[in-house]
Amino acid sequence: MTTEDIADTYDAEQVRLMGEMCIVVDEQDNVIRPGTKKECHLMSNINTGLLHRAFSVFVFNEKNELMLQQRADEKITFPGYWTNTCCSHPLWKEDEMQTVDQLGARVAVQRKLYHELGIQSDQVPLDRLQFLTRIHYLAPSDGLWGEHEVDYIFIYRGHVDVNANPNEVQATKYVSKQELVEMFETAKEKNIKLTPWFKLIVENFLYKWWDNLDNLGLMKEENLEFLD
Ligand code: DMA
Ligand code: MN
Repeated sequence: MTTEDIADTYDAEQVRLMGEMCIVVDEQDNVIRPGTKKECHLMSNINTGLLHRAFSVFVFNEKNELMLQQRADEKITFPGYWTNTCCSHPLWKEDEMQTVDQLGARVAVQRKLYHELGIQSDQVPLDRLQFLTRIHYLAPSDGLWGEHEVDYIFIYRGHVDVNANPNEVQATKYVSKQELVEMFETAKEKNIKLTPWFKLIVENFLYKWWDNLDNLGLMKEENLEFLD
């Protein structure tokens, strides 16, 4: 697909964001080079092995309920899908490439919680983002676009004030563990679309973390986990 085709087909702001510089990594999460968001998400490149760095954050309130978001219809990948609180990519810039204590990814989490959900950074201090693990996965969106990422996963616990950006997010809701189980069980019949990375994380890890929200330090995994 050419740049002109993309400009004709998709939302202008989302097309602009396809120019962001993601971090291309190897299978061990070593930094290789910058790559545009567009380059990194075209299946034609993913099929040759192109891999980039990402993050997923799961925000829980004081009642231990998880905030979900429904992606805006303007999104180029996975429009209208329900997913975890917020996901995006650390960018190719100094503060988001810091490796000690996943600092670069933490800075990106703060940036996107504000951009997508209007959550002020002082409500999500960097050192209160609990790092859990990194997962490697590949998932097509439609024939043209998809994901192939090393995804840094964080949990945040606490009150946040949400003011969602409608170009990114069309709905948010908090769910209890039982409500999420039911949502997954009935998704097909109710025509609820769930993002593939959210499904992988829920099916492989989330309930174990949810049962141990007061002991997340013990749940931390240093090694990259391959889910494909
Ligand atoms: C990309 O999320 C990151 C993951 C873990 C899938 P996204 O498509 O929501 O990114 P962005 O908000 O930057 O478009
Ligand atoms: Mn991505």
